[in-house]
Amino acid sequence: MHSTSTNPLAQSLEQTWRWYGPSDPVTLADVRQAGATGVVTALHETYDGEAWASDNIAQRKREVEEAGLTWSVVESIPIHPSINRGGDEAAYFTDAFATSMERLAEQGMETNCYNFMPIVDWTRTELRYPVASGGLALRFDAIAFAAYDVFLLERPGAASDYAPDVLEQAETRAKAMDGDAVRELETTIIAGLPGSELSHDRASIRAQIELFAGVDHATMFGHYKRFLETVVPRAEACGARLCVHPDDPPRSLFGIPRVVSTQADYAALLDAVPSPANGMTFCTGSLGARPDNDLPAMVEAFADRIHFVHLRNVKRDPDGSFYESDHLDGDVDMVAVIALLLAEQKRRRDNGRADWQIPMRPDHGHLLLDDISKQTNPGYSAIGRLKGLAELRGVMTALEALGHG
Ligand code: DNO
Repeated sequence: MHSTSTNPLAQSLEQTWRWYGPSDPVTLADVRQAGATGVVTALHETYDGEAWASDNIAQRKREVEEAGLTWSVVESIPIHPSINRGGDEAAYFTDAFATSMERLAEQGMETNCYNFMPIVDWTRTELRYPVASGGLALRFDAIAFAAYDVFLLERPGAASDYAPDVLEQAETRAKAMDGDAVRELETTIIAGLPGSELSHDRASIRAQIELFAGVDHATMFGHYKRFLETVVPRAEACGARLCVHPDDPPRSLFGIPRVVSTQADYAALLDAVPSPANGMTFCTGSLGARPDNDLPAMVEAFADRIHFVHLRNVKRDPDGSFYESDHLDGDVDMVAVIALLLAEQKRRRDNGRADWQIPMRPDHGHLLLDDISKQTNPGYSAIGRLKGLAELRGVMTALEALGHG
């Protein structure tokens, strides 16, 4: 069946683009050229866990709108580490999070992507991994990470978290590294990728890790549940939709549990506070880094709780390493995922929901062409994402023409 709409993308996922604010080398004018209509941003200058001021929110909103765009999704209000850890300050910073969420909703920004990754946000070991085309990709190398954790950071007890063959390879890798290589790996892992809440040096990360001593998976999940029990009712009251981003990579790092990595994790957290305001950011790249995450099955399982989508692809190695491949080329069946998301949008329309449209953004992109020699935020250069968005838009257009969504 062919679409009768004159605009081929009228039923499509909303095309959005992450923008890091006025200091982002990729400008809002660039975003328009890429063909996105929505912007995903945050007050990156207020990232200490305190509530965002309404005036600053209004100012950011104005900047976006003056460029002819819409602030579609907030990514992210930071989660203060005391919330993950369950420290004395958790209640105070949970309230600050909820206050920011309410102030944003008051000005029309209702979709909130956030994450519950402790200490480090998303993590890679390599920012310029050459791919066959000549572009440069982000990569997580499980051996390099173990080498850092066990032999450079020397985290107490770290060795027992790795299999003997991984440890052996990690030791060889660590021994072969010179001072520059150590610095580069350390900076990549702990100095904070764009959007991370905190940046660390070796002493501060050791101290942070120690604060998590004794926090096992169940305890961490308990802290998360307490956070949701406070914040979700406030989200319902102000019309906000929370959508938690999966752990990236979806596994424990530095011996600290992560509780948003698998289908079972999502089932537990969505059931813990069963409200539409307690939702999911479906990030194909993060979830796709685990072979046991069946992505189409996860879209089907959680469809009505998906409020936001990050689309990118990965190629996995058996040892848990992966690199970010082209958006349509990798271990994630991108076409199947998009078809299911379009079907979910259709269900929402058929049910008469005014907010049926799900925002997506092309997540990350390779460093390509003249971006290679420019100053860019890792993963967030213009041309690679522009290419990713164009490819994803092509998939959406084709699927819609074939009657999906
Ligand atoms: C990496 C991103 C992360 C993620 C946030 C969500 O590029 O996917 O920054 O968006 O952690 O809160």
